[in-house]
Amino acid sequence: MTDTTETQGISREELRLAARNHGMPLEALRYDLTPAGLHYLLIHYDIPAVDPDPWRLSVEGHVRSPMELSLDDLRSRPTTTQAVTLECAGNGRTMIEPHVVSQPWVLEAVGNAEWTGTPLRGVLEEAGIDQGAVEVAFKGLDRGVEGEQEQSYERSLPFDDAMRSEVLLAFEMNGRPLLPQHGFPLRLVVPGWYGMASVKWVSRISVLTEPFAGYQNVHSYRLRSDPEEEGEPLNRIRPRSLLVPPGIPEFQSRSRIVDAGTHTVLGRAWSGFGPIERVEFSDDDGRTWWDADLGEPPANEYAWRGWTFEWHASSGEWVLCCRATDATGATQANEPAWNVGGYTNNAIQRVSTLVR
Ligand SMILES: Nc1nc2c(c(=O)[nH]1)N[C@H]1C(S)=C(S)[C@@H](COP(=O)(O)O)O[C@H]1N2
Ligand SMILES: [Mo]
Repeated sequence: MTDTTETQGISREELRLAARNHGMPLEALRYDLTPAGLHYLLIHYDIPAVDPDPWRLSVEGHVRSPMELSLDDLRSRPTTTQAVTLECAGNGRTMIEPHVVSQPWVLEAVGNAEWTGTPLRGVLEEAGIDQGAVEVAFKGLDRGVEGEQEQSYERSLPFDDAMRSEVLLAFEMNGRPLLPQHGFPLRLVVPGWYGMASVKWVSRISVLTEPFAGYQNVHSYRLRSDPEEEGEPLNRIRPRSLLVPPGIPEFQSRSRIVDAGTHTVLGRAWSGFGPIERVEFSDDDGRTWWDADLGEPPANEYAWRGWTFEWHASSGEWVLCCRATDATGATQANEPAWNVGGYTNNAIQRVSTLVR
């Protein structure tokens, strides 16, 4: 059984990262919209303190009319609000063997917030895109050193992905101005993609005629089976489902203690490849699967979908699992697969449960 108690210890450095970058407690899967304080966080460097008055967003590079936009300029543009499930590409990393040193996520690097902003597409169109644009890069105001390179967090999208109508320059989360840790005053939100694409504290948008060669595109956030290989950039979120662990936890192990009887187990499922079409539940560590009841499809394709399962719990030790399948037929792995960065591990959740 895959359980964190079996993994090698994590270092003090990883602990320091984990203390800054918290996950969403799994009981918060109960909220369709994740309250901002319960949403996971991932910040490579420090949270920049941004004064919104002098702040400007510059739109430059391969455009006919470079622009400098204030927060009021952005707010006065057409806006949309959409619920979007963000998940870190490293979610599930500590379940991968051998151990990959980085932010030591277990399974909680996810959240489903409502983001309000103006579509990126309109801003790019207004700046006037010339023939030959291949990528759009987004630069954050946070700086640090990574892989021995001093840098601002900056990542690009292929041009066609940047022009998808659902990609937002967001200035509100759950109806309030962004919190400092979520990118105040402005962040990108790329629905369906792992979180690394949704650059926070955006200050510069550059339209490029060559692929962007920045660290977060070329070194980080690529799927590689060998450190020497070029690998593939990460993009869409693989299907995953998670359940709210039922009953009460034992403090240290967090294993569950549940009274015998019928319990409604509930959870959420999402995929960046297509709508969720099926969720299954197991109480015997994945030997037997039953179909869960799917909730209404979400109003937005890239928000998670709720599900429930009426579980008849009888005394004994059980391992609860769930498994999602999306419209492309993609489902979750039984066991994690190793890769250099410890990314995209969508292996099924296993919750040790004692029914008394
Ligand atoms: N500027 C900047 N943007 C960033 C990051 C960062 O460190 N700096 N982290 C990225 C990663 S890896 C993830 S998973 C998401 C996390 O977004 P959240 O903290 O709002 O949940 O932000 C992305 N955007
Ligand atoms: Mo991430």
